[in-house]
Amino acid sequence: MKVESITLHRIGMPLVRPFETSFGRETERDVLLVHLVTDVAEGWGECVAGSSPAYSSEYVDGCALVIEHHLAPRIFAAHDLRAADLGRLLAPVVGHRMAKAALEAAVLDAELRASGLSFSERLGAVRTEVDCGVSVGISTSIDELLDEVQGYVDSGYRRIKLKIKPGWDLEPVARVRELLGPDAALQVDANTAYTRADIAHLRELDTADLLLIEQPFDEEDIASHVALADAIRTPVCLDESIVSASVAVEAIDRGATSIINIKPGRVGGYLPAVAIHDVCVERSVPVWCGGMLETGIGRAMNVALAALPGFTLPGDTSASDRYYAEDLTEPFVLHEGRLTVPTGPGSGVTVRTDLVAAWARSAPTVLHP
Ligand code: SMG
Ligand code: MG
Repeated sequence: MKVESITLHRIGMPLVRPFETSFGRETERDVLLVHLVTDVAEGWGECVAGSSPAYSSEYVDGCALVIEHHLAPRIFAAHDLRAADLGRLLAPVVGHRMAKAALEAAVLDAELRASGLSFSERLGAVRTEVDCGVSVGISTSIDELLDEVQGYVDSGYRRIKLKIKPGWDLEPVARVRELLGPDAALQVDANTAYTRADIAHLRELDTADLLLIEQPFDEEDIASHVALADAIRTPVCLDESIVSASVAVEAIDRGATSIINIKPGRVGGYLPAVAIHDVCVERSVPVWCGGMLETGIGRAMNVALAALPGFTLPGDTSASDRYYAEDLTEPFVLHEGRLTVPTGPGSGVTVRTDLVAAWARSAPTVLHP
């Protein structure tokens, strides 16, 4: 495959309600899309970086620049580009996994459309639909939180995840557990908001009988996660810390994590995500698919990934209407708490280019060899 052009689109998509985590509040998603034209097919990819480097060190402006100046030239220089070669081709650029993942998604999409294969076939999916959870942001009051959670329960979500931070943890978690009853699947995500000094406090979450606690400490602080895992009955799950299969193996072997959240953007793409899935399956560590408020483009690909055998817990693979009144592709709609895995070539969804144009924040950047 020969790449003829790479176009970077920057769009803004309003959220149906603000989304607050321990590191900030968002009302609109700032999205970078990659549109690849090759000699055989076209492909689209989505970058999951945020507007500011708050979830991780990457952010949208930085991703656009590193693609333009460092990654795209390496792709244009390849004679016969294949998605499987991207890891090696882009390795001279250190880090920048979200930028690489956006390009990888577009390359995979084009390659698969050319060969008539779907993402689910290419990645090794074994299910036709996936169980869905929903991530619930920090609210302004407990009553508002309970209303929001009840709405998701009524929609059929199979698992609730609450965002927590110091000052918003034991009380909201206990109240939501009371609302859901003892058997419902409930988990929490701190996005690194705590420190090792909070271990005794976090232990009190054990009474809520959670599926897991996600990333309480700094992404580089594996040792504190080991200490927490030793002290708490609730399983510890890493998100931000896990950037590669080798880091996953290290964290599992050290006892820092017994469940892993896999996000393709965080780990450099769908093929690295499958590699992490594989090392986890070998070690009997359950995984689930994380989310980064994806549009239909990334959501379609995530749903395909979540259909792999090791994804045994519901993912943050919510329906399109969890975040967007109108999606960039045909919307993903929940049926009995599940989403259907797309089966068409590539991502299996069609990008609405009229909306890409209507929601543009700036003129597209068109890159050529
Ligand atoms: O796509 O539903 C989604 C978002 C799920 O909570 C979610 N993601 O740390 O897991 C996580 C967060 C990161 C969100 S960054 C804005
Ligand atoms: Mg998380």
